[in-house]
Amino acid sequence: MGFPKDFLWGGATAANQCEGAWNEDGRGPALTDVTTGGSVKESRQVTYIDKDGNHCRMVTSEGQVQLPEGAHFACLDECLYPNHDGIDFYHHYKEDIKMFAEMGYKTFRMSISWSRLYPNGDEEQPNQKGIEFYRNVFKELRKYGIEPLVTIWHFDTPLYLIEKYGGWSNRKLIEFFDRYARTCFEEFKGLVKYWLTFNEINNTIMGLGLFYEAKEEDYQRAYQHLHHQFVASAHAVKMGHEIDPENMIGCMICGITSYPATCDPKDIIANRHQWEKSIFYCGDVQCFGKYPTYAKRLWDEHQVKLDITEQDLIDLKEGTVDMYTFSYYMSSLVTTHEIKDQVGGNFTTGAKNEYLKYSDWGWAFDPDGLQYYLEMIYDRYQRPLMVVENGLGAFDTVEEDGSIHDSYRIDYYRDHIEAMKKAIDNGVDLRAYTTWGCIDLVSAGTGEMRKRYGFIYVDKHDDGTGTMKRSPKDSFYWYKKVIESNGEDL
Ligand code: BGP
Repeated sequence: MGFPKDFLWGGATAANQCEGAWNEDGRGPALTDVTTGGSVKESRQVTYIDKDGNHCRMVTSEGQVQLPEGAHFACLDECLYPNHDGIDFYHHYKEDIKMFAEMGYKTFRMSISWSRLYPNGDEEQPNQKGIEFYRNVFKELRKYGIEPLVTIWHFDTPLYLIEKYGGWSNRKLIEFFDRYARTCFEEFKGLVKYWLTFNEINNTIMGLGLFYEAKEEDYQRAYQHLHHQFVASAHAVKMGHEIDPENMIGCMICGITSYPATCDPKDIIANRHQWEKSIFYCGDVQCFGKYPTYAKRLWDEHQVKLDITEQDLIDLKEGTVDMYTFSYYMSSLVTTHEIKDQVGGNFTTGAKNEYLKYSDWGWAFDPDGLQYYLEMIYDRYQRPLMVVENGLGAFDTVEEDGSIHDSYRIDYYRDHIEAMKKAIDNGVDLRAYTTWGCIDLVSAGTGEMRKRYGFIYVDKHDDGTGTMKRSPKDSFYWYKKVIESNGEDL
C-alpha cells in the first residue's frame, strides 16, 4: 500500500514567524510582534505605554507578561523582537518558493497575517496592499503547481483588538474575524482551496497563558475565549463553503499523544481525562458540531460558566469541518503519582518516558505516538486527516564549505514517515504531510532562531545579525528524494 498517489507532500510556516516586514505596507502590530510565544524570556524587553502615555520598558522574567495597571503594549523599532524581521519571507518569497519547488513540493502551508489585511482588526475595509501580497504569493506557488494550504489564524491576533476589546474573551472578536475570513475566501477564491481556521486551537486550554491574552489559571476566560473561536471557526467553514463549494476546510489541533505512566487504574483514567481536556474537547466541537458530554465535568472542575447562546449552538452544528489536521512533535506521560524524573523544555512538563529519547529542547522523540494518534483520531472522526506540522528543532552547524549535515533531522523524518505509512496501511485516510519550519524560522515558543527546523538554512541569528542568505541542508536533498519516490525511498 503506502502513500496514495496524489499525496500532498510539502512544508509548513506561519506568517508571524517568517514574514518579517512587520510594519510595512500598512500592516498593523499583532500580539506576536510583542510577545514571542506569549511568554517573554529572561533578558527580553517589553515595551509598553503606561497609563499616562509614557513609553516604558521592562525586562521580564520567563512567563506571562504582566503589565502595570492601565498600561498597554507598544512596538518600538529598537526593540529586539525576532518576529519583526522573521526571515523576511515578505521580500524573499519568490526565492523560497523556487527552492520548495526544487524539492518537489505538492503543497505549502502558510498563514495569512490578520493585521496585514486589517491593521487594527476592526476596520470596515481591508488593506489592499496586504491582499496584493498574498495574491502574489499564491500565484507564485501555483506557477510551480504547488497547492497552498492556508491557516487563517496562527496566533497573531491584531494587537489593537486585544488592547481595545480585551481579545478573544470578548464576543465582538467573532464579528471581526468573520469579516477577515470572508475577505480571505472572497479575495483568494480560485487560488486557495485548502483552509485551516485556527492553528492549534487547543493551545488555549493546554498551556494556559500561551499565545493568548488570559492570565495564568484563568479558566473562565480561557474556555470563553475558546468558545468564541469555535463559533468563529464554524462561521468560517459555513461561509467558506458558500463562497466556493470547492473549499475544503479543517480544524488544526496541537496533537500530543499521552500515555498513562503506570498501570495504576487511576493513571489510566487521568490519561483519558487528559485526552478529553487537551485533545478531544476541541476536535469534538469542531468535527461533531456540539459540546461533548464530558465538557460539563471540565467546566465544573474550574467553576466555569460559559456564555453560550442558542444561535451559537446552531452555528456550531452548521459549521463542522471537512477534515481534521494536526501538529505532532512528541508524546507525554500522565500520572497521579509523584514524578521522579521530570522533563523540562519549552511546552513540556511531566514525567520522563524512559523508553524515549529527548531533543535539546526536551521534546520526546516518538514516531509510534504519531501512528497511535492517527489511528485513534481517524477512528473517532472518520474524515480525512492531514499532518500539517512535524519536525525536529535542533542546533545546526555550518561547515567551512557552507554545507550542513543534519542527519539527525533526516532520521527524525524517516521514522515519522514510516509511522504514517503504517497508519495508512491500517486504513487511515491521510492526505498530506507538511513538515514544520521547512525553512528555518523564528521559534514560536522561545523566539529563537537557533532552534532550527528547516531543510533550508537561513543565515539569521539570535542577536539579530545575519545576511538572510538561504542554503540547502543535507535534508533538502533527502526530502526531494522522498517526494520523488512518494515516500518509498527513505
Ligand atoms: C507549534 C506552532 C508553530 C511552531 C511549532 C514549533 O506549536 O504551531 O507555530 O512554532 O509549534 O514550536 P517552537 O517554534 O516553539 O519550536
